[in-house]
Amino acid sequence: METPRRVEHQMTDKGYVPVYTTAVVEQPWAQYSAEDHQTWATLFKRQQEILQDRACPEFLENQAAMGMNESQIPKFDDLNVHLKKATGWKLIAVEGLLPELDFFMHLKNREFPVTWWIRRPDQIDYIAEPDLFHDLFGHVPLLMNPIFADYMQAYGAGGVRASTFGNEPLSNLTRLYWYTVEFGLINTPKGLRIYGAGILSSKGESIHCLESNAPNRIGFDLSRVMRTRYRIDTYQKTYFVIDSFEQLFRATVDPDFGPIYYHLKGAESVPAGTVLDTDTVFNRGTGEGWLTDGDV
Ligand code: HBI
Ligand code: FE
Repeated sequence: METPRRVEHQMTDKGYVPVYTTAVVEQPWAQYSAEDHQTWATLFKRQQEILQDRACPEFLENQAAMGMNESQIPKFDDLNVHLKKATGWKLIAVEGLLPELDFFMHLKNREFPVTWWIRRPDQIDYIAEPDLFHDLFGHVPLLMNPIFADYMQAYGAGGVRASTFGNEPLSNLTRLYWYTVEFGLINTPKGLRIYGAGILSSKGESIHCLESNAPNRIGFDLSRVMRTRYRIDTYQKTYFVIDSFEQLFRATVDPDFGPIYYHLKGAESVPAGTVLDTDTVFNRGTGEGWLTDGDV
């Protein structure tokens, strides 16, 4: 189907960035074409197979428990019945990326914005902006997990507060989101597993993040993560590994993040691929294939 896009682009000192839309809409489920459902089915089957021994068990179990499957694009209302019971979260349909503060306020209310449209068949392997497959397949299953669900809400609440303190706390928070919710790994008795949605929705990165020797895999540390720059156009140079969702939640509800912003104020940022003496190193990356510039 023709997808109405309200995302335009604006030149800034970071290059072109999307100009956000704020629209919360009804998921126009009846309008999905056979091709849209087929795109969902193709991606769902492919990722399910790749993720069996790579995703964390909480992701796989909850995805099944909430009834997400390849047969058709899920209806948000159906998923919401399961979410409501498990953690009180609710999916809302949106056109695309939201302004940061809107996004934080939704999370604070336990509402997760999901892009309603799905990528075109020629975008199966890569699309720069989040679409339905990334948002729904990648992000939603872990919202069924009570501790992760609380982490997401705490993150949103922290974001709403941080937005009153200016740009530095906000960029700290964006890095935290990037290296946990989007690109996080978790250590389990069976080895490292994926919980970040940016990885879970990508075939190439699902394999790369665990099996390649190129990237660093480093133990999670809140202030270390908040100082670390990242990649938006290539696989990550560094992945941070948590021990448990409890660890993540505890680090994040550190009262208001207040002391940590004070501690971090004016601190040098760390390039995306750097390993520090103080790091707990699971894998020191070879750096193979890394671009030398372009860390955000
Ligand atoms: N909006 N819909 C949507 N989804 C996101 O993941 C999202 C967003 N707006 C802002 C944003 N993410 C980032 O700024 C995060 O760092 C919070
Ligand atoms: Fe995402």
